[in-house]
Amino acid sequence: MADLPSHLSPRASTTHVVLIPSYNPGRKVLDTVSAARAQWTPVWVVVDGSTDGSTDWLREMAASDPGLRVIVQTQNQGKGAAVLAGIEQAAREGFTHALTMDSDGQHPAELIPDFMRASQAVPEGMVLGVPVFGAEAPRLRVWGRKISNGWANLETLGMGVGDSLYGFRVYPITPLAQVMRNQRFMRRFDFDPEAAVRLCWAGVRPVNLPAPVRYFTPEEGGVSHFKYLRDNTLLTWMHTRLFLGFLWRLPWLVFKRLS
Ligand SMILES: Nc1nc2c(ncn2[C@@H]2O[C@H](COP(=O)(O)OP(=O)(O)O)[C@@H](O)[C@H]2O)c(=O)[nH]1
Ligand SMILES: [Mg+2]
Repeated sequence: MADLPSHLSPRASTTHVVLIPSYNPGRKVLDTVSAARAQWTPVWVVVDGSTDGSTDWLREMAASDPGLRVIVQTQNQGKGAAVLAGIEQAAREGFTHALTMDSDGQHPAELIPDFMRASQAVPEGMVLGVPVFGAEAPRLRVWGRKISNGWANLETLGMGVGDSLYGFRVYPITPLAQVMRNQRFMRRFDFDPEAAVRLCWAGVRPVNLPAPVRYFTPEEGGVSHFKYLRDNTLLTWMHTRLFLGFLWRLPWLVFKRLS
C-alpha cells in the first residue's frame, strides 16, 4: 500500500469486500474503481469477458495497488454469474459480506462506508440502495422500475424491498450463494430483483438506504448493456417464476407476516 496516497489506503476489511462486476464499461471503469478504492479496501473487479481493453487497464491499476484485485473470466457469463464467482472466492477467503456496485460510474462510491456500516449493524440483513434519480434519468427506466418494484413487493408480501433493481447493495454472502447455487437463474440482469425477492423468502431482512444514481450521456462516457426487448423479456419471465414461487409459499409468507 506504500505506493498509494494515504486517502487511498483505508484499513483493509476482513469481512466486507466491494465487488464490481464489469462488462465492457469503457474508460468510466477507471474512475469507478478509483472512487471505490478511495473509500474501501479491498475492492475486487470481476471482468466478465470484456473486449474493450478494460482488462488491461484494470490489471495495470491493480499492479500498483494491493487493495485492488482483478478476477478475469474469459467468456461473458452475465452480471449475476460474475457476482457469484466473486462471492464464492470471497467466502473461501473468509469474507462474510459483499457490497456490489456497477462498473460504469452510475453508483455513489462515496456512500460505500455508510452502506458497510449499515451492514455491520445488521449483519443478518441485506442493505438495499434505493435510487434517487436526477432529472437526466430516462423516464422509461424509472417507470419500468415501478412495475418491477410492484411485483417484488407482491412476491414478498410487502417485506420491505425498497427497490428491486438497484445494484448498489450489501449482501450477506452465505445466503446469497446458497440461493444462487440452488437454481440456474439470476445469472444476468435478472440477478438484482431475484436476489432481493429470494433473500426475503430466505428470511434475510432488507434495510433500505437512499443512494443517488447518475445517468451519463454517451459523450460523458455513459455505457449501457441493457437491451429493452431482450432484458424486459428476461425480467418478465423472472417475475413469472417468482410469482409462481410466491403462490406456493403464500401460506408460509402470510404466517411470517402475521408473526
Ligand atoms: N459481469 C457482468 N456485468 C455486467 C454485464 N452486463 C452488465 N453488467 C454490470 O451491470 C452493471 C449494470 O449494467 P448496465 O449495462 O450499466 O445497465 P443499466 O445501468 O441498467 O443501463 C454494469 O455497470 C456492469 O457492472 C455482464 O454481462 N457481465
Ligand atoms: Mg449502468
